Amino acid sequence: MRCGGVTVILLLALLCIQDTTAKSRSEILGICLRQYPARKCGAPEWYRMSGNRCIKLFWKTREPYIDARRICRKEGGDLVSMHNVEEYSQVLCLVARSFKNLLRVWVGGQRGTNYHFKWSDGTPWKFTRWAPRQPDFFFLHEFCVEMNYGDWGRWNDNYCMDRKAFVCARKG
Ligand SMILES: [Ca+2]
Repeated sequence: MRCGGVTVILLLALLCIQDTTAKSRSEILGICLRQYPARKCGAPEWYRMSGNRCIKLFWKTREPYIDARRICRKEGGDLVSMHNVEEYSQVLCLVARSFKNLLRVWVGGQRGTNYHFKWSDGTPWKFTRWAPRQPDFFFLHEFCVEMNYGDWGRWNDNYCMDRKAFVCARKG
């Protein structure tokens, strides 16, 4: 019985997908290495994401949200959407691997006409990782969602005209 119990616990530990939320960069990189290693995805600088998608971090130019999205669409995709811990962690790993210091990036979240959040690629909005006290819709001015606000992986609604690095996703 005791052995059986231990086996079950070990199996659960192996099956458990570790959440990368609210961890230091070195902890995140450890999880990334074990669970979300970088895998090439067709073209240079594109990396595999679950759900048959590829993601790429654009950081050489910093763009307002609308221009970031235009660039993603030109690449055949859209700003990245995230629907579970796995996808979220893959985006976080992509940025944490590339930048030592916290890099704030646009992701696909935006407020729609009813002020509710939605993903720019039209997929359902059902998963979030807001920073503490966010989204605050500061001065009723913040319609776009960034990641890595204050801490790795945390989301914030922000002013869409701010220029930031961004993450695109496309089928692949
Ligand atoms: Ca905010």
